[in-house]
Amino acid sequence: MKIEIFTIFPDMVSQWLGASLIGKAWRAGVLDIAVHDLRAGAQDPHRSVDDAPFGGGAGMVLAPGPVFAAVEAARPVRPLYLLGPAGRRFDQAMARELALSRGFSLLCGRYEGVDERVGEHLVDGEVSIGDYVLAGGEAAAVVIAEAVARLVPGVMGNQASAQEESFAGGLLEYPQYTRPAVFRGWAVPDVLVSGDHGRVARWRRAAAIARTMQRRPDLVAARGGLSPEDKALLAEFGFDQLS
Ligand code: JF5
Repeated sequence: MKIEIFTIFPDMVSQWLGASLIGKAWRAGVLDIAVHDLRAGAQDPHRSVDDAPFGGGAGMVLAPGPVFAAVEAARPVRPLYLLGPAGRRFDQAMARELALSRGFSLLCGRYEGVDERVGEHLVDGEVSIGDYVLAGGEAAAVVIAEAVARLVPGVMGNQASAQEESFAGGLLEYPQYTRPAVFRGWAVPDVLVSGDHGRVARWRRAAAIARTMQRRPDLVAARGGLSPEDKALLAEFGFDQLS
């Protein structure tokens, strides 16, 4: 798996991805990450990458010259995605799809926008992490790189698989607790310290369903609502049956 990122802040992106288990996997060669400086493709002494918009208006636009130069010099793994709010929405399904691939590349825009010829003639598509505007694509790039990298076998040990399976089932995670069993008077649910593993597993499933109904009813609806088994589990542990 190779992930390549084009940015005017290569140190920021490398620092982020170099930390934690993903950084460890990167150094171990489980993952190949390459961070490219967009300023490497700048021609002038000031290494500027932006210019004023044709037609006037506020702010600056990321110019096509340095971006084309940086990408053409690196010949990155395709697809190459431009990050921006107008793109296809990134979600766990896309993370899974990318994690199964040979790799992909991300281009971080900045300023008030990126020259349209980059979107039309250089990249393979645009990807968004949500309906808000960032100051630049770097935060979006590290979100995508991290969400994909943790799904690559060997990156997280076994930590990713359980949570990923849970999300694949269309439900939120069940609540987790650790010691102490009573903290400031708030006790852990009795079932978790009962030693009855079958009952623990059923409680966790019931709690995940109840939490998803309460916080993300859209996810429950997408699964086709509650099954008779789901309702029986909620009843077994006394969770509210809101629907
Ligand atoms: C960006 C010009 C791109 O703002 C974003 C973004 C929002 N959701 N996903 C990505 O990207 C940064 C800023 C300015 C183009």
